Amino acid sequence: MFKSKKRNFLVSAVLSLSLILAACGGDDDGTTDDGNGDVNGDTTGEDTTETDEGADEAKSPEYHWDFVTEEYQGQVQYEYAAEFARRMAEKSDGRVDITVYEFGGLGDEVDQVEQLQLGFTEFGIVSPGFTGTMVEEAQLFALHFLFPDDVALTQEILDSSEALNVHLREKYEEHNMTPLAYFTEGPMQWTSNGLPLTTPDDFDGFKMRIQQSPLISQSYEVYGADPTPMSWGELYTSLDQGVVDGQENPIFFIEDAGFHEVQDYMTISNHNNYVAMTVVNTDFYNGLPEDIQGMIDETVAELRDWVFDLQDQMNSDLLTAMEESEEHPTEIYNLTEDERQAFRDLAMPVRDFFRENYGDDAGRILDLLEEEIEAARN
Ligand code: 6CS
Repeated sequence: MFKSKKRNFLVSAVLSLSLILAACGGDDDGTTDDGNGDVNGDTTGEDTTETDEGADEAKSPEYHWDFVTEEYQGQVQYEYAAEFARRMAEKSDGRVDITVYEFGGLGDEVDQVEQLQLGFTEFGIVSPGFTGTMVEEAQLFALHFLFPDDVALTQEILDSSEALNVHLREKYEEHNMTPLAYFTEGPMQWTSNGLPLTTPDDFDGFKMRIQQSPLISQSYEVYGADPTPMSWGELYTSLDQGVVDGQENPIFFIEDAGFHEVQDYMTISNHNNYVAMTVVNTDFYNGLPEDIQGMIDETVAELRDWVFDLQDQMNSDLLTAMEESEEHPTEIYNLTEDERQAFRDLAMPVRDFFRENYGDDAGRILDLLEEEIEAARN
């Protein structure tokens, strides 16, 4: 299945390239638009030098890489990857040409992780929830009420944490994937049909869609829910048809993916932060010349604030859109601190479950992260 997907992708890339060449009268401009959201050549493959000779050089990239995301154009992950591609093309004077893929262009989220691990794609935005059975330690992102409610503070911890940027990174590198950055896509909220989720009792037998991570499952089982792992590609229809009763996501994604159209309620629970990772295939990255590695690291660093502002703006704008929507009214309920405490009380022992089930290193990484979070709060 995996190989045929890659072959289909290559066939489609070749066909698309032929169309582009035909449209351009056969002049190879160095782009590799495959119809899946190539953003680089058109926007940043501009001539950057005055001479014809220099211009030709800028039009002939040395490096062609693929960057896969779990979201669509206009959504946070895709826009991040598109900006990364633009900046890399610019910094490298056109030597680096990156094709960005929307969700579904190369399979579902788990297929994408596999392709990245095998080096079929060089870069990806990966949600740890889709690597739960591979890098068990990374399931700590599933723990409710672990990070501060203050999203900016959470991002500071994600940027500076040794637990994440050294020790968890090493765990991913054992699987040939290097997380270069962790970034928040915003606090997660619950949506539901039938009833607003305000107490753990409301989760009794509630069919909750989750990503494919055993610890996410455990986090909802302690509330009494019936967790159901699935790709988000199936989620709208599953909510609509009652296959599942609800789901968790940041507000921008709930609105942009249209989940509010098929859900009656949204509970502002802020029970967890949605963390995504900028991941590069480890062997590929280690094999790059130092100047190119430096450009990648610099671009990743530049995009930290950029993506924070993007998610912040989108979460705020799309909350307003949901509040004002007459076509798809959603009842929005803000949990009180007491109501959140009832969930927190049930969620805290899941940390012990994590320590007991995922090995000593997992426990050590969580211990250090908890210390770092505590220090950041004070
Ligand atoms: O719920 C999900 O699975 C999706 N949510 C977000 C915010 N991004 C992509 C991911 O697959």
